[in-house]
Amino acid sequence: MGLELYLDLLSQPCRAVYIFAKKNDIAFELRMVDLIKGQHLSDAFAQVNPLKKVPALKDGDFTLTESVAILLYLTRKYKLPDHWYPQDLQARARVDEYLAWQHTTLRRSCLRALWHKLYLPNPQMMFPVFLGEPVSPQTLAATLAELDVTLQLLEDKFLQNKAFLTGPHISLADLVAITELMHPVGAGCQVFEGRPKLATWRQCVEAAVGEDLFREAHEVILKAKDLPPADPTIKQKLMPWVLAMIR
Ligand code: GTX
Repeated sequence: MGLELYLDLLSQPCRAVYIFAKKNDIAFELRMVDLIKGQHLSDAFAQVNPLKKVPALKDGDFTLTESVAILLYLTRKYKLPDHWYPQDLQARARVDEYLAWQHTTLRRSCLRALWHKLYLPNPQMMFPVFLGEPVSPQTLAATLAELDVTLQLLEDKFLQNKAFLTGPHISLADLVAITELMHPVGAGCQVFEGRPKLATWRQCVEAAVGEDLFREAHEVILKAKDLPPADPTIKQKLMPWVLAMIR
C-alpha cells in the first residue's frame, strides 16, 4: 500500500496537509475520518493513531501523526520546490520558527473563536448541543479579543511587509497559518476586515495554492454554520473532546 492520509477537512491541520499533498501532486489514498461521526474514536483508527486525532499518515508499515511532522516528512520524502521548506539554513529556520510558534498561539485562538462564535447565534445547532452549556457574551468577547492580539502578532512579528510569512515565496508556514485563519472565518468572524496586510497576504496565498484547490479544501469549514444537530449518542462520545478544545 502506498501513501495514505487520514483526514477530515473540518480540521485545520488536515487542510494544510491536504492542500500541500494536492498542490505538489503527491499521490495518496484519502482515508476520510469523520470527526462529527466520532470515527476518530474507533478502534480501527486507534491502530493508525493511538492518540485518536487527525491528521495521520501511513506509508506502508510506517505511521506518523502530528501535522507539522507529516508536512516535514512529505517535504523530505519527495523532491519538491525549495520554497516550501528552503535548504538555506536561515530561511528554513524562519519556517521552523513559525511552525513552533503557531501551535500554542494561532491554533488556540482560532479554534476557540470558531466554537465560541458558533455557539451564541445558533442555539438550536450542533455546537451548543455538544457543549450542553452556554458560552456567555463575555467569554465570546474575551475569545475574540485574544484572537485579535494573536492576529496582530502574526502581522507584526511574522508577515511584516513581506508577501509571505517567511519571505517572498509561499512556504509551509503560510499554509499552516491560512488553514488556521479560515476556521474563525467559517464561523463568521471578520478576520481580514480592517487588516489590509493580512487580506493581501491571504490573496497571495490563495493565488499560490490555486483558487480551486483552496476553495475545495475549505468548502466544509465555510459551511460549518449549516452542520446538522449532532446525534445524541455521538454527542456523548464527542463531548470530552469538544470541551478539551474550547476551554
Ligand atoms: N497537534 C496536532 C496536529 O497538529 O496534528 C493536533 C491534532 C488535532 O488536535 N486534531 C483534532 C482531532 O483529531 C482535529 S483538528 C480540530 C478540528 C476542529 C473541528 C471543528 C469543527 N481531535 C480529536 C480529539 O482530540 O479527540
